[in-house]
Amino acid sequence: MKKNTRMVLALDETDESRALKIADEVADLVDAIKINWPLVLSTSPEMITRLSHLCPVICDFKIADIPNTDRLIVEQVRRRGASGVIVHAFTGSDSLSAAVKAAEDLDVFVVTEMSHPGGREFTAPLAERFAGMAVEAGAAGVIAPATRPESIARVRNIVGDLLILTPGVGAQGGSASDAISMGADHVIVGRSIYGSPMPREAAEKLAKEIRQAAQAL
Ligand code: NUP
Repeated sequence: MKKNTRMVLALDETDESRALKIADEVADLVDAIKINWPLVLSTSPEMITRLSHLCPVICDFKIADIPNTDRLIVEQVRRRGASGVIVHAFTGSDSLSAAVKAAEDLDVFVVTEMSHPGGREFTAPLAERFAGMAVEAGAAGVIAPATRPESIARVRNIVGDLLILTPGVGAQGGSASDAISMGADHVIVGRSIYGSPMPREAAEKLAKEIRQAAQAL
């Protein structure tokens, strides 16, 4: 995954024409577009392919199943033209390995700790273990929370050079610059961009904040 603007758009917009318009408007300001179930279910899996012509696409399907099902899902994500996929680690190392093996040239990102308040209950106590599993499985990177930037630093100590993508900026209360200062490679931003009346301006403002934080490292 290229590391240019260090920003990933979380396109959870469920109106198809608005989603495509926003993607088009901000594609040059982001390194990838992350799509999740809301957009895929409100349109079709074909959206993965359409967006991938514009920008690398990460499918945030948080895959969490038995090894064979993980493999089948990852194969379909690849077939649709995505560049990356997000998987859970709590299903165990066999499931995670099956996902990474099926991914081939697709980047697998493993959730360590979730960014919402409930993420403290089960994921936070196991975040470092999940990060270690990501390294062992040969994943491309991990997901760590911008809402608790100290967790990004802890995860960085474990994952070394693996990419850290961090959601939770803006609508969930996290700061893009804090996340970069604590070691994130990419900041994932959804509602602060697609929910804005001026998505491009919102993305430009965040891109500038990220650039300044990266320059200060
Ligand atoms: O821990 C996570 N937190 C999180 O918000 C893991 C995620 N994958 N996400 C996703 O990031 C979430 O599903 C949404 O697509 C995006 C954040 O969106 P927003 O809060 O910036 O609108």
